[in-house]
Amino acid sequence: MTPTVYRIPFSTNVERVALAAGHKGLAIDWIDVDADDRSPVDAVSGQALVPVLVADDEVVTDSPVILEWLEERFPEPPLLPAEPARRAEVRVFVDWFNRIWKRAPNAIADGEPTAGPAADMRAHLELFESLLDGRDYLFGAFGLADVTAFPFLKYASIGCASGDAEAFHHVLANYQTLREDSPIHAWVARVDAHPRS
Ligand SMILES: N[C@@H](CCC(=O)N[C@@H](CS)C(=O)NCC(=O)O)C(=O)O
Repeated sequence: MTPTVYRIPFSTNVERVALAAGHKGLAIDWIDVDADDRSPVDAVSGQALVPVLVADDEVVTDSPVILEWLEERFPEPPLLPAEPARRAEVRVFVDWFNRIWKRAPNAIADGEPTAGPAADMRAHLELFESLLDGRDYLFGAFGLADVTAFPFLKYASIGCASGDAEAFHHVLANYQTLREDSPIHAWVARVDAHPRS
């Protein structure tokens, strides 16, 4: 079974799915949607955001849910550690990233005062650097944490792609300044080398 996934250009949450499926060697039938006309996404899922995955009679929205769906349906190679405690640690990170980390760049993109969120973003970069201390990926081996964070943290190292006018992405590029010797640079290059479906 080849899942179908709806996407728009430059989508961070879509890139998560592309990296996860690429890791599993799973082909995806991509459906490209015009960012200004979400009617095909609405029609299939009842909401407008991408990614949306369709497989047989299942429709799955929300990238963290899609990633867990992929892990359950296509367990090999895994994105999560085998040990329950290590697995829980990764899930705690993913939940933190989606619920807490995203708040600061979203606040800046929404035009709120920048001082507090900018300080949060700097502090969070230090946390990622500590997670990478002495290891190649955020939790040791490449997996769900890297797939979840990379599409957002990559802007710190490689900036915005040409043609990417999404304000949120420019916030990610402008408010995540790295030291030249930050381990995040090497991690971005390492994760970027992984296949995407
Ligand atoms: N929680 C959702 C968020 C999805 C989301 O915000 N998708 C963006 C693209 S990365 C989108 O469709 N944005 C369109 C819009 O805000 O109009 C997920 O993780 O999939």
